Amino acid sequence: MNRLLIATNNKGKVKELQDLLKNTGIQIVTPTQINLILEVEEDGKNYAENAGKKAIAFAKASGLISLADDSGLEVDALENAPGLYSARYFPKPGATDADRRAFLLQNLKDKPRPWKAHFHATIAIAQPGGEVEFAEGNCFGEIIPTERGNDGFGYDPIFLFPELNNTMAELGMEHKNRLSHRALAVMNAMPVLERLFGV
Ligand code: ITT
Repeated sequence: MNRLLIATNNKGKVKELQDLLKNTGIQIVTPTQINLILEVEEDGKNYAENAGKKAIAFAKASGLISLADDSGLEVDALENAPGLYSARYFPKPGATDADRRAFLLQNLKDKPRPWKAHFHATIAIAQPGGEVEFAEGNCFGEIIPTERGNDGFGYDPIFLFPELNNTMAELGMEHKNRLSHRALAVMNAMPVLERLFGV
């Protein structure tokens, strides 16, 4: 059977995508499992351009259908920053997720609360020949000034679902994978995967 390559170097995304795709009947492989080391420059002007570029690069390098995710956190009070630049949102190179969370809170501290925000994910599914298809998902909440929870990655400890009174990092992966932007994008991508893999 054809295998699907998860085209990301982000360990948090790998775990979530493996879990989201586990009952689909599609065999999932990671770049590590096939010894593929590939860094793709994210110079697109939107999520779809970046996701498409990553998926096509991994599909061409591996010969496998590849699924990439380009995602970001958009904060209303910051005119949707960090958005497309969420992974690089810090003035100096070599920053950690914790540095980026602290920098975001620093930039928000004089803005009135609630700090409404949403996560966005665009998924691209590319074939080795370069054909690419897309799906999207969003999830809405707010940024809080103090970190809560140890699960997840990135901005999860400061992203609250007000109706649950839990941050994304307090939910645990199983629960996050029922309502996250990435979960919705994967759900929206299922018709493409079903067609490509015949599942
Ligand atoms: P790949 O390009 O290899 O997939 P990346 O981390 O560089 O990994 P992106 O360019 O799509 O991926 O950056 C997305 C960033 O947005 C990510 O590094 C986090 O900072 C943030 N982010 C996206 N989804 C998130 C989530 O579910 N929880 C917390 N932060 C998230």
